Amino acid sequence: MAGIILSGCFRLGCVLVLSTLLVNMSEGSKLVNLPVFYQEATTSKYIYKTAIPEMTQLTICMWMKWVSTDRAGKYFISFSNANADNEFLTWFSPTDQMHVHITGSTTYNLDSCDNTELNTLMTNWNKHCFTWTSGGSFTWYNTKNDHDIFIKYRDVSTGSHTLRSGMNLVMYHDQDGQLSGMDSNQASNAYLAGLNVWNYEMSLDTINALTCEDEGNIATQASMSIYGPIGFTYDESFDCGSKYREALEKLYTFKKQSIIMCKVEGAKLSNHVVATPSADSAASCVAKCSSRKDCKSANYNTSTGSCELNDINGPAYEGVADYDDNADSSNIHYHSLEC
Ligand SMILES: [Ca+2]
Repeated sequence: MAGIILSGCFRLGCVLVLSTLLVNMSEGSKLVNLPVFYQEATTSKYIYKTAIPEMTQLTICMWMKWVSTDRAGKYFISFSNANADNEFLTWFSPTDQMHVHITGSTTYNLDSCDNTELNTLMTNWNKHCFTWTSGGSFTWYNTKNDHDIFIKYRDVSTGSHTLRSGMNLVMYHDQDGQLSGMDSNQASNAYLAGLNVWNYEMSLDTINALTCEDEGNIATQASMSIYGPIGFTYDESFDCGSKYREALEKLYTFKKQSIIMCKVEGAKLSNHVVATPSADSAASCVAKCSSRKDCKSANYNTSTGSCELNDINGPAYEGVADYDDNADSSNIHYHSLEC
């Protein structure tokens, strides 16, 4: 939603009335202005992250918008290390196939894509997630044509590989060294927002439950370092899919009811835990709660990833020792009372 700026000058000075609305709630979505990075076909600027540890699984999610339909020989994810400049990278071949290099020379090709479809997909803002697991598949998920639900777009089986430690991640370039050997002809003219990297493979259900509040444990866009003259713009709204504040279907035997989960940062409820399921994101933890009849609230810890399902809502215990609303910031409490 656009901001409105009114200004005027009078005898006693000027007035400025600034009205901006950065968050727009609408049914089923939450639009948020996120910082956008623009990579031009140049080696004089890029965003990067060093010292990435060994991995045998990956999930990489981001919003992308390429300014041109010329994708041939252009790259978008490049991990290098002392063993190989192509430790893990993805690029478009001249025939618009997506190629994946793993641990150097091992190359896999996703099925060829329809160029017209790819032009629409890549030159509009769409969310993309790439997952990979050693001995499994490399899979490309995206939200085609502005739909906010991911679908599986392409995949390819890969062999067993370990991405070795000390990796340098550079977006939208091909490294032929370590943070070096880049070629402006291989760089993409493309926008990027909401980048996150995790060292595990997410399921499609988990990817669909991600929101802007979920952060990659290996990299986030905010954690990337900057080389060269880079500015970020804030004039694009993104569907952050904040399902925490939406009605979630809570299923019962023979009936169902909707609940709304509200988020309290720095809060935790103790001594009412009915289950501790594994959950690889806050959204996944909340989804686990919504699938249980006896779950009224959830504690999620962003540092440890622990997910606790409770049989009572934390704020109902306000002032009681069991509910600590002054816990450290890694604790998030989701309750089903009115927000
Ligand atoms: Ca290379």
